[in-house]
Amino acid sequence: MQRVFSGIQPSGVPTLGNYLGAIRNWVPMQDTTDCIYCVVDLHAVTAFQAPAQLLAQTREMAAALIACGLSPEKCVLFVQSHVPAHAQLGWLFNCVARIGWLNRMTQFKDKAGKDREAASAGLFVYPNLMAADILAYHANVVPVGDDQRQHLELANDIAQKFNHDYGVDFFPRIEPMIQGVAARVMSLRDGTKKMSKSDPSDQSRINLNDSDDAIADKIKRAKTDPDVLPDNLAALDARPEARNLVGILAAVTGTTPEAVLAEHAGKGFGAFKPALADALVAHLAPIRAEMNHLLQDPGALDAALRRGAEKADAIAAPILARTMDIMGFLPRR
Ligand code: AQP
Repeated sequence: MQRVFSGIQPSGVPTLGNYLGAIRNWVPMQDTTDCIYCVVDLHAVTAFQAPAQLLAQTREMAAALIACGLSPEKCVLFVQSHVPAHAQLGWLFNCVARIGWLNRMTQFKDKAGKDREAASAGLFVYPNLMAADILAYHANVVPVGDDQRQHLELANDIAQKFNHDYGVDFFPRIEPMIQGVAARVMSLRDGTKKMSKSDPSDQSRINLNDSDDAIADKIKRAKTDPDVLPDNLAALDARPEARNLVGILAAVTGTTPEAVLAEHAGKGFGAFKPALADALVAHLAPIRAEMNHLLQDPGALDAALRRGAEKADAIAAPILARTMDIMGFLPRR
């Protein structure tokens, strides 16, 4: 029996990286599998979010997910803070995970930057809450971008330690599903850094609500090199920006980087970039239009999310209650 879980933080407008690395892969699964998708607002506040902005971004994220093809009728789509089991199981997992495990998380190091002492405690224990998000549903398949691989290994360590410490076979093993030619989309300003919705530079990313002109402008200004495109992928190993743009074109046109190179070998970026911008505009404009349409009726959006939370709660609350029984908490009733 498979159950899929994945989440996305409302810490900004979703980017092309979120879309190609995660959201796009979520859509076909809802037709064949039991899928639970969540706007993880409790994760977003591990970095400060202005209240009005958090509220707007949460609705924007939900609208983007639906505009990308998720259907609240086919999958369970909801906001994390509406289902208390996430935070409660997250606390229990804070007591299972070891500090040494968390100290090895590269995302914490990247996000905390040089001043580790000034990062929120929430940012440090973020992977424990992520483990709770998944395991509160006994989900065993997690489609994510490549940047989340290490967190999923930690979630499995938590599940395994819990099962071992309490002598049970309660939490399942989680299988990461990391797929596609764009499992890690890089920043348009620096091909060694991943594209991120909270990057201070808006030029570093394509947002799903960017206008056609903004998309074309960002691609035009994207960092590249003076060389022409080669006829083989290995020749792009030391050219991260070129490799990234080739991967993006392959992903949005449903082909492979090799096929893109076969078509564009020998061209410079002056010729390649307009082709990439056109393909992106063609792919993203309908998503943006649908997103804007959905945001015109926030009441309907909120109601759909509330219905999703009820369905999610009905699955997670009994699993949390069973976890607490196993641990020896006094039953509430
Ligand atoms: N650049 C990326 N390429 C491929 N996949 C990506 N994902 C994120 N960035 C890329 C995938 O998107 C999903 C949702 O991510 P998230 O919002 O939970 O957190 P994140 O990975 O930290 O994404 P961002 O955009 O970088 O957000 P901020 O800036 O707030 O930290 C995940 O499946 C992730 O792998």
